[in-house]
Amino acid sequence: MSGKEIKTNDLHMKKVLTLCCLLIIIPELWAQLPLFPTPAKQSVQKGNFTIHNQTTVEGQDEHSRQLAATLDKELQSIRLARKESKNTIKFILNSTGDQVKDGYRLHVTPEVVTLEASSPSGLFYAKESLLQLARAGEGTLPTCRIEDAPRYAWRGFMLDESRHFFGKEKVKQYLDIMASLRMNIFHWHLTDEQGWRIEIKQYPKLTTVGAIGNWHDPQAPATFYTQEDIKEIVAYAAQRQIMIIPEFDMPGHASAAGRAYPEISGGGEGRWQHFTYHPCKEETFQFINNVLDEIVSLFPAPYIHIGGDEVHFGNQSWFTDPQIQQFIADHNLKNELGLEHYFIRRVADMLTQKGRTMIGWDEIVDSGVSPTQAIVMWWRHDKPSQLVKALEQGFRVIMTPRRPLYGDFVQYGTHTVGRTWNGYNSIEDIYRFPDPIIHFTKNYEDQIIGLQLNIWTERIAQPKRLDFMVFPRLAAVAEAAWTPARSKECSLFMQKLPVFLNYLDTLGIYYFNPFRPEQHAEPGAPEKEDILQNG
Ligand code: TNX
Repeated sequence: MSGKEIKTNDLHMKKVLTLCCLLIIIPELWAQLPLFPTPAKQSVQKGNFTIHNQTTVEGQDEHSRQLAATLDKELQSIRLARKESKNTIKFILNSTGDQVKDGYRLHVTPEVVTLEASSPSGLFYAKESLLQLARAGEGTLPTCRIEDAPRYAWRGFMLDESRHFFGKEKVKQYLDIMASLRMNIFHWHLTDEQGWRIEIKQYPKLTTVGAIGNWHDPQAPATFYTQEDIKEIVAYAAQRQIMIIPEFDMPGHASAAGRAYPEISGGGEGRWQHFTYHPCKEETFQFINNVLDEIVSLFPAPYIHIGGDEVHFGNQSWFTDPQIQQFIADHNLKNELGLEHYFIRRVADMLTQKGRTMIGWDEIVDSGVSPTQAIVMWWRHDKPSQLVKALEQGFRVIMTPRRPLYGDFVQYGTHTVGRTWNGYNSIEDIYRFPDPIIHFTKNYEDQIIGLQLNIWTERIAQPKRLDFMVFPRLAAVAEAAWTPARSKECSLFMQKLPVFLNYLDTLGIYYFNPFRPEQHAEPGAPEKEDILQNG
């Protein structure tokens, strides 16, 4: 055989191989629509629906008409050139329908697309799924039938803006992407040691003083959200079926408030100055009550997060302060931990009085607060016993264990900026959650309300680095929270992930590309002593 023949044969072999691969991959890709998260049930038939200039988008009732108008606008850039035959996209809000909350049906035939749900959120998700199909097919939708409903009611994402502040536009962009991913909770960590980020009218120094600084620069000019900003963002989220849960962290992680109002500080030591609120001054509880009043008036969510974590980092003065020691004795609280629990119970009562349910980190399980008053966020992955204890006591639980649901952990073996703890948080590990630990929740399934990815930002100073840590892992979280276990398959998810990456490209998001792990530069952390406060 001549060299030329070998080359020709090689080429031929390559073509045959490519064709074989396509035949293997494409039917699967086709059978699984380019949707994130994967729907509970989907089937694809032959044929297409084309969105063109003559396509009408309609709704029968007021709500459906509003959504139809929104979709009409969103399709402007996708509509194909004018075609003759008319076709229709129809929204139907059927309140007597049989779908669970957030569930929907999407039926695409060559002539009509029907979006149907029995709740506004379900109809919204039908629209988001349709948009994903339209984007991926550049205006051409495969004929298909989708019947969808979420695995969990709580599909959350937490952003820490105390350590570093990213601002309104970034938050709105993330809310858009969350909506597309059918995620419905934005947990906003607004107060911590490095900065207080929400305007409170009654305590102006919280922002004139408390908002100064961030993790890598304690003198950085004040950055925070005004109450007008907050209202704007809450409304923006609500239009996208996202509820915002503010976090006002206490009794620890309080340094920014302590710098502004030292009279309510519980002291602190070394690098943990003012770490706690003073746990037994009436003035402290008055302050908390007043701040909560403003928070409650800004956030319509039925839940307010009060932190409750890691108090022992900076409560050293509780052990020596005579007033505090006397208080412990007078109230029969036994010790400093008893005092911490007393504090949590008082705040829970305040929230109950305001008609809200408290959420706290998993330390609150031991506080004696009633499970009717509070929801627990399980975060200590190394303490599954804390999850089990919460469930046994009757608490509802949101799962957000550090491994694999903390986004400040690195996501790839060669990455060096970010946390590790016997490993890191790969996209695959996030995707598979919670199935590897689900046995801990056996017989308490009804108390598990959902899961969430937490982005702590000690080592994330720039929006580019924030994007890199969040994406594409957020798509894996969304699927873990939405798609029933029987419809999840990591390899299929990875096969279609490039579609999601294309969408991120159109938004200008800088993401980690798991298919070209070495090609994307890992944006650096801020220059500062590279320690994290725990584990
Ligand atoms: C623990 S999670 C914290 C945060 C840190 C985070 C870093 C929790 C309740 N507290 O204050 O930012 O670890 O991963």
